[in-house]
Amino acid sequence: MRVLILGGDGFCGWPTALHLSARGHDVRIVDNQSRRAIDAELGAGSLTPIASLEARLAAWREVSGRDITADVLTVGKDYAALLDLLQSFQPDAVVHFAEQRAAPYSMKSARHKRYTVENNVGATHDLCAAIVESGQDVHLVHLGTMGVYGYGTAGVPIPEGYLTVQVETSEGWRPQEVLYPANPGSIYHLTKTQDALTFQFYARNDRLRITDLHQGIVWGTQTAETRLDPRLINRFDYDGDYGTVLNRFLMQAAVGHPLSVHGAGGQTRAFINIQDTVRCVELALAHPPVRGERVQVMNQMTECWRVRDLARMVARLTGAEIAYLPNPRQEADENDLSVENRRLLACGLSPWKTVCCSRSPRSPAPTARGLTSPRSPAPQPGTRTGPRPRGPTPPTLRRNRACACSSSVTATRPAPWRNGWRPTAGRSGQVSATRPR
Ligand code: USQ
Repeated sequence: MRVLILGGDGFCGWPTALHLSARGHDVRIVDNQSRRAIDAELGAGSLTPIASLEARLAAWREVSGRDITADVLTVGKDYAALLDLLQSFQPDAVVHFAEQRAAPYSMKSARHKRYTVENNVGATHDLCAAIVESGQDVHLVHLGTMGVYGYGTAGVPIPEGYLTVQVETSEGWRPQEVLYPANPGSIYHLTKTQDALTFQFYARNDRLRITDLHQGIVWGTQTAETRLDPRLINRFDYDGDYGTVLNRFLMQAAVGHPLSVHGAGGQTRAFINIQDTVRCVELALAHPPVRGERVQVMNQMTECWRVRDLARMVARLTGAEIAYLPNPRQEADENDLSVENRRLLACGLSPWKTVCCSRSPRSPAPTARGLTSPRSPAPQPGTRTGPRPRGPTPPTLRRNRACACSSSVTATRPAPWRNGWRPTAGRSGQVSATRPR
């Protein structure tokens, strides 16, 4: 299959490009390097030493014997170049990662809000319009977010995109399926809900074949392909904007900083490992909707975790302290989460899992598919707790034997660096490991 990957130099796009190329697909990347420019703006780069895009592509050629070509253009601005590319490359599918993906970054200032809206909404609309103008039957796979559903306690498992409601008609009550009501918690999440309407329109009006993957928080750094050569290494963000919660806790543990739990840490979120992300995209490409069908939505997540339980797991494994801080975000302090994710499982996804043996008996593992996460005891904001005493048997960290790679980041105290400790990204699963389902 010929696959065009928009945003193919980013955290999810790069390993996806390699994964698909390794499986024999003809892959081409489009990227404007905006994520690298934002690193410079924030003064906070990837912990892992990521190579330039040119060096990455050369390394992949050397390692795999396969070519991935790249075009530098801004989707959402360089419309003519995008259209040209669609017409010359004639992709069977386009995977769309070309959006600003950090919720905190999107809320920093009016400039950041406007940039995120213009960039994300513009990119998605230009892509749809260009596919229509190209006259080609291209499967558009979009990386959306679980955050479009909002994180209020829903009372029902969050379905995959659509909700059946009863509508009162002249002939009585009739069931109808509607897009699940959007409830974005940030400007970034707002743009993803706007994308959903754009997709709904183009699927109906122009019969575009579209899959929207509603992804949870991605954890892990490496995939089987990115670990083949140091120049292929994936990025690891830990700053306050792009560093997602587990990355931040691991990094904080590594440098001896208390884990920064927002509020009492009762926020429950969906998670997925980066190795599963790339596999999900492959599965979505292999299972396209037919022309004229409504947008196909799949919830791309494999586990649910409450933030404080995640912190407790990291504290337990590393000896870190936990600090319960005033929450800088406007979000519910506590929410339960229950999510349907059958579609990707039915397509063949066999998920990785974080370590479950580290959970306390009072806080059993919440899972996907309709199981609501139980509440663990809430601490008082403003407090700090030390690590829980280890039980008689320390948690055993094991890798998924079915898979040769692990995607964990080491959070041990490493070699001294300057006058403190230098955090390292490692290849062995010391903080998190996986288990076969
Ligand atoms: N949090 C902390 N301490 C921290 C950082 C975060 O307690 O140091 C909390 C946040 O307040 C939030 C939760 O952890 O309640 C998750 O925050 P996050 O920064 O890990 O993730 P989020 O901002 O939700 O965004 C990330 C990705 C985004 C993706 C989204 C999936 O950046 O691209 O769409 O996860 S989801 O959360 O399901 O919407």
